[in-house]
Amino acid sequence: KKEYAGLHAALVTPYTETGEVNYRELKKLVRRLIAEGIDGFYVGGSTAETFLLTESERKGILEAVLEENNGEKLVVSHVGAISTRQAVDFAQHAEAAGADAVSAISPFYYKFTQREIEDYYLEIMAGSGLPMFVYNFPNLSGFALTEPFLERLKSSSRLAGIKFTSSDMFQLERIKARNPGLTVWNGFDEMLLSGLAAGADGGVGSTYNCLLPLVRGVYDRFRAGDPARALAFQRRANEAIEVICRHGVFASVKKLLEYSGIESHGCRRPFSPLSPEGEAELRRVYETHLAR
Ligand code: NAY
Repeated sequence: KKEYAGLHAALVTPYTETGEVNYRELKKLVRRLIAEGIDGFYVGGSTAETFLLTESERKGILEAVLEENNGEKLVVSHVGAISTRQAVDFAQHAEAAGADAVSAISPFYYKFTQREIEDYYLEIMAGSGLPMFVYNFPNLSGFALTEPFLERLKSSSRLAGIKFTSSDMFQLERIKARNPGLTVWNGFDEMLLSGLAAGADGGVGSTYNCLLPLVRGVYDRFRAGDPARALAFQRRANEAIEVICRHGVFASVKKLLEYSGIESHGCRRPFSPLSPEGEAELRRVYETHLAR
């Protein structure tokens, strides 16, 4: 069984010039992150623009990552969908393809009841044999998990943990304190150190694609018992993340990757392309923090 602790890159989806998924560049990114010391991959999440992809692209991306990873690092497949039936289908595909675990955002748009959302997770867990990481992201999904909700999900032995994309560090700390057996991943990269201090076991992040050396510094210094050095790394990362957030997270992450030789041709519409000012600022970030 692989470790759940550590840093997991929420992989971006590179495209070709004509906007098709670029599996060659995706594999190159996977290989590079392994060389840089990543602990795992979160495939097909928000960062992958997953709801702008077709079902077969989502499956193809997972297969490509598993192939390049070749059993080396943890591979978590995001299988979330509005439809339980579709999420179960993705989870069964993930299991058959060889992923280590699944994760799912709560079903959105129709404002499902808490009970409906609980049933969604229980049905995904019953429908495949893989451990489940609930993806809690209230800002985008409109649903914020609660402890009674978690209690109901714990009736399945497949509940493995939570991807906690919220700035409520009080809630993170309480959940981890009361559920030491669940893995909690910090979801906002700009708060990785805060999440770790509150008890998170690691993180999942979009900026890990391009800022791994800085993020690694935060994590490793914290684990080594040196919070002051960890904070120095977090500050450097946040100088970059501030610019990344200002100009669109996914397009910015992709631009930084492009500077280092991984082409991805922006994001799918309706995401807009980077502005010229955004590009110029990102270039400076690259030169200050990332160029070697
Ligand atoms: C995902 O599913 O890809 C993630 O949630 C990764 C976590 C990221 N959240 C989102 C919504 O992109 O890395 C964070 C985030 O981009 C970063 O903290 C900047 O705000």
